[in-house]
Amino acid sequence: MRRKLAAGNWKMNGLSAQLAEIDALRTAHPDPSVDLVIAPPATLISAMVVSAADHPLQVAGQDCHASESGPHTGDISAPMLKDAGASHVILGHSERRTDHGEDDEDVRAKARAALAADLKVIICIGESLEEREAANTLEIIAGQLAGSLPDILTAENTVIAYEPIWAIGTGKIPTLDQIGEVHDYIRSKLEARYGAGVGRGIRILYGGSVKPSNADDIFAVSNVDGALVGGASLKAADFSGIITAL
Ligand code: G2H
Repeated sequence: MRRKLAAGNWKMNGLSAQLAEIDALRTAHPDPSVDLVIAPPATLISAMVVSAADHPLQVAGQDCHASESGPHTGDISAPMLKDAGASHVILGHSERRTDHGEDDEDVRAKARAALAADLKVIICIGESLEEREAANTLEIIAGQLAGSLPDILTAENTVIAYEPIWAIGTGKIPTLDQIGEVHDYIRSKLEARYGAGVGRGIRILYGGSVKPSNADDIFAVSNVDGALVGGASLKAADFSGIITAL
């Protein structure tokens, strides 16, 4: 049985005062039956780890470099995230792929580095609107899965987030049938590549404009094991509404 997971992605949002939302989340949702992860900006990772010390919340990075250390100004390595107290890292988010030109090969190298540093990875994939309208969604998903995932992983250390690019921050979401089609397809691909045991154990999150008002419907779709939430993870009241729907 896969445990449900609610992951928040604060993106480039949040100064220290934003950590008050962690206290609010503690009050609003003490339910330990689902896994909770928040990826704050790197500047807040250590402080969030302290804030969440008596809470089941785990803390994630939003990206890491593929190398352990070296001359890469502005970058953060997987061992650094681990050292700061992070347990997870989001990799291959479409905003990284677009803003920083990351491709599947980069994402796979980062995933290897993160797993080697004992971080859990949340690997993002998803099609553009043009790809969906051209009926290429499943082909794109297959390519991203094949290219972005390392050959060696486990159900415990890897999570996939399906995030259609056109649904990110737009308020639009695919139909429930479209979400189900892609999640079922990802599941079949994971089982084919990693075997039934691992393939059935990896959690698949949906991401893109998840809110308390649509979470119930999305979580009822087959092979949806939780959500990667952007805007609605910034306020404890909204995030807790989504967690409650899990
Ligand atoms: C998709 C998601 C979080 P939002 O990027 O990863 O953001 O929920 O704001 O669409």
